[in-house]
Amino acid sequence: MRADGDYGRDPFGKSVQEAEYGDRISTPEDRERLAPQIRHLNEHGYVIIENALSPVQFAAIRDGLDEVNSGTGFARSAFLGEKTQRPYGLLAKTKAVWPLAAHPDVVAVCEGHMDDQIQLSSLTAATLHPGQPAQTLHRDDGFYNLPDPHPPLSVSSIWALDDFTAENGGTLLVPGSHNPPTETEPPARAVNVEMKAGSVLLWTGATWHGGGANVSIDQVRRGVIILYCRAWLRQQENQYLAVPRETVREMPRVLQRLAGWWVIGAAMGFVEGRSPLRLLDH
Ligand SMILES: O=C(O)CCC(=O)C(=O)O
Repeated sequence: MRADGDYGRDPFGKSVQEAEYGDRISTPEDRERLAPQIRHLNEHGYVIIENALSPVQFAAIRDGLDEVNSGTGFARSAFLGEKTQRPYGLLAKTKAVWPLAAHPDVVAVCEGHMDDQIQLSSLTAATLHPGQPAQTLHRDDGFYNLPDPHPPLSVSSIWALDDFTAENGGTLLVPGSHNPPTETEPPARAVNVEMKAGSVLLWTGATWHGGGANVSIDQVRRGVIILYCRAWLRQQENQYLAVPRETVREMPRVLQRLAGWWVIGAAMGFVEGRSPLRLLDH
């Protein structure tokens, strides 16, 4: 990864760009291992990875989210959920989510689907309380105002920290609705995704989905929502401002890169002509 343009040839030419864009976070072996999941995501617009956390990791993550939730009120709009706690900027608020954001299987599936360098776009949680109605269905890549169809731009994920059921608000999703993408809500019925706590659901930026209705009497549904996008797009949540530099310094290198602290391609994102990672090292 070089930002000084010293290639001895056109630094913006196709061959230099292609070589530099080949520098991915996941390994080719990881992407090969996860090829069935990548294929499922490409074909159906979603995929579930089950049992993606060890019991110890899981307990630490749930405790971390509970601590953040203890200082978070309900969201203030119908779309975000008036019976939903929705803290933002989770990378800064709890280290508990770091292993989720950098989970090797998730990163490999995202890179495999987008076939590109990726970064984190936003990190929130959605804790749905009883009485929370279903969210309006939507597509997460809608804010990239491009004509349809367009190449994949983003992948969204939600980690289940409770069992997700149709009763407690398991995510609603319209399988296959990404292909062909539709500008208005598709006619096909959305189904509640049911999955065990510790699993993660991924869907493409073009797939229609929304939070389910929590019609239970007394169950909360905790989910951590992490969006990834191509590394050369603007992040939905401004990670450079949302996460203090001292916190970024403590992150493992992989997470620093995912948060946006590197030069992608041959020359995007540099500081003084060099990698921003240097700013973290001293
Ligand atoms: O909570 C969920 O299951 C999904 C929420 C969602 O899609 C959103 O908030 O944009």
